[in-house]
Amino acid sequence: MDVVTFGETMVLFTPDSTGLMRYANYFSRKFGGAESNFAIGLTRLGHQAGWISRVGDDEFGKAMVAFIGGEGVDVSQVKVDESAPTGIYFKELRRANDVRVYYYRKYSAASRMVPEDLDERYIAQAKYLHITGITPALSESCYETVMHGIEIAKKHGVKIVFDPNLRKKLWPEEKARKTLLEIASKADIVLPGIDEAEFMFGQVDLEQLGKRFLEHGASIVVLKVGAKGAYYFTGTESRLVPGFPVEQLVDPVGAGDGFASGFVSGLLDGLSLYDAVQRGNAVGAFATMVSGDVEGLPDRKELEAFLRFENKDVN
Ligand code: KDG
Repeated sequence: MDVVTFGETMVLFTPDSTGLMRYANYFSRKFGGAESNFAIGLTRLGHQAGWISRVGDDEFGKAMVAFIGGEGVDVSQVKVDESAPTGIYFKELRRANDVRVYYYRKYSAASRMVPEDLDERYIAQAKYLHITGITPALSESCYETVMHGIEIAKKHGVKIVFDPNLRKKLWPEEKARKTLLEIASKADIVLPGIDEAEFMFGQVDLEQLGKRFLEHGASIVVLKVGAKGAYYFTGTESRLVPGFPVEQLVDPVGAGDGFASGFVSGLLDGLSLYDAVQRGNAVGAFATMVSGDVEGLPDRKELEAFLRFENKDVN
């Protein structure tokens, strides 16, 4: 396995129309969850990814595992929880760049994940363990599961990639800040958006933000600045990698997960940091062009053609 991740995926209902949810009568059923989005991004590019979770003993759970497994992600570690349902979320497409989400996930099957759900040997054989700041927000046992995952990764030299994915709807801000900082201090690679970085360290300039993460423990930090692209910081280098213009933004949810998968794919392929971040920018851009968290993610051929076209003036 190249990468292992764990966390909650939900059934996602997207209205077939824009506007307030109260007027929506028809919905498309999809699936979305930061961690499985990330895993799917990687399998589309030909990597091996495993996703650990819990789903309810219900039709949605079955369809979800079939969908994610069908995308080539290893779902052998997913447990069926007979005591709780699969979580659900709705997207409200107020306007193209204003997508709101409504969760129906409290006490869901995935919120009942426990440290024992993580098989040490399964994680030990991976190159990267991917963790998001969503999982610890779901419940105390999910928080403990995250801490256990970190412990396993450290013990076996598996690199930890942390995407803060701040979700203010899920927990009080003080608790969120403290926990995200705690996980960031144990991660090798941190991938915050600019708002998340400012939430964690306060409003200082970009260089300072990058530095704070490095001082806090990470060896690589990639600070995403929306359409402008992303800055990467290491102990010796910092640089902006410009983003790609998206002519028609359809659905921005999932762009960060796309970025993470493209970036980690670049690392797995041994690209330079600049090129890995550029791959992240490209996959993130793809994700926004199609409705749904994962439906727009590119395969390797599409990605390479896109990068060849976009880089034509540079090379
Ligand atoms: O990053 C996209 C996620 O926000 C979406 O898939 C839903 O996992 C989700 C969450 O917890 O918000």
